[in-house]
Amino acid sequence: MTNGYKTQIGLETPALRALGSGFAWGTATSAYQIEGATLEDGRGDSIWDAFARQDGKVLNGDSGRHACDHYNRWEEDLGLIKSLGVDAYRFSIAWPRVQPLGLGALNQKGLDFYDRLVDGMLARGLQPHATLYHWDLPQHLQEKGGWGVRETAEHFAVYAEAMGHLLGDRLTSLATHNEPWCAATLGHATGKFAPGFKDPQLAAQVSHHLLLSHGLALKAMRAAGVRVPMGIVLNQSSVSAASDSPADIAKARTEYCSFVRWYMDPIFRGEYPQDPGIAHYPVVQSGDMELIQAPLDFLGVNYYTRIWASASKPETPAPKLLGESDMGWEIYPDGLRALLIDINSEYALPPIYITENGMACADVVQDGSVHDQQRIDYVRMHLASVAKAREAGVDVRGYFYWSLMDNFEWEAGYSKRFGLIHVNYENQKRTLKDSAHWYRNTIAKHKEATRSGEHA
Ligand code: IFM
Repeated sequence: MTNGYKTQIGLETPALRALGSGFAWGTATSAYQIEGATLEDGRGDSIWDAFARQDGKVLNGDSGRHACDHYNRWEEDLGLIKSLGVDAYRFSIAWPRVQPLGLGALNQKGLDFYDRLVDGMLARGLQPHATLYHWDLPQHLQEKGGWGVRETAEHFAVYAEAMGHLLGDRLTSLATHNEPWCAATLGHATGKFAPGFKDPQLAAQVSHHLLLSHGLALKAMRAAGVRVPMGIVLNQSSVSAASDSPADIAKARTEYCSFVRWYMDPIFRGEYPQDPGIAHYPVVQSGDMELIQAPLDFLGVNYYTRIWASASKPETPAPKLLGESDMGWEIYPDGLRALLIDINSEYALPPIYITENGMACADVVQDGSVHDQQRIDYVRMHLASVAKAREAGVDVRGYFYWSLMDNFEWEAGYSKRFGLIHVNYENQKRTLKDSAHWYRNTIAKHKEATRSGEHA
């Protein structure tokens, strides 16, 4: 089955051409997952540091304390990124590194780090794409109520403006948030992520404050004259009902509302979706939706798998015809095409970047190599889906593989490997996996195909 599918949608020249000549190729990471050096140079404590210190929250008691030591090895890492032949690198700024308490004084050494990093990218011809918030809230703000209180959104806007001033002239894009659904739902409803609450009403309020902070940040940065293209990164999935039964279809609709529309509707329509299956709505103050609905220069879409909606007990399992990743997530590349076409027809969208897509595999180094054919197949099939979406008229401008290198996978610690580059956490040795070589070749083939192609 897998091989048949592979052959059918292999990334051939027409697909490469369909991506267009200006298509940006990149890889992505986030601060807490790779930087380490959590106690160095005046960085403040984050909610993930605090969460990881609690027993049983992160597998094996892992934390981001050392991670990939990118804070100290950033030059080597930029060299590796460059060696992949990519155009762009997506990274996030650790708020507690640049403003240890989340309010008040900035930390010069933290600012200097991102200054150097961005200059280092530019010196190597890499486009810097920054994200302001990838879940590492300063712990001090958590102690004042975290994203459960409106003040945090206001503090975020101050931090955003400071970062806009510092880096705005050199960035290719600036995203306010990465995957607010995860920060809100996993952090405050299921308790799987920091800060670890299990309160769905709080999670709904948090989601609103995250969106509000996005709107306030855009307003503050634009008012201050920051000119970089600004957007937000949302995790999204296509949703499949397990059957045609009304119960499964209703469940699929609720899932789509709570996962995709919950963030898309406020941003692009100025309202939350109404669905009988959604029990918790936030308190919204007058003027909030206007702020949240501020025009965007781009939308980042992170896609890994589809949502399978089954209302029966026990649930009908997803067929997983193409298998699953080491996370247990179904491999379902066509969902990316379907999702992009759906959202493109439902909303008036700015240009889209696939800001994350990737696969965790149980990679091992053998004689200096990592043979991760499954990851290569995964990426090829998803790129083919992006090409199809473009052919159907969706304005997708780039693709960032998640992740550049193996890293701290949140509650799973270091047990899951998403990287194009293998990291040995004992000695921090980096090893390019077969997928990294394949990615480089594919990028080169794309550039060649679009140089001469009439669709370019
Ligand atoms: O590692 C995460 C990342 O931080 C956000 N998006 C999903 C990835 C894989 O789980």
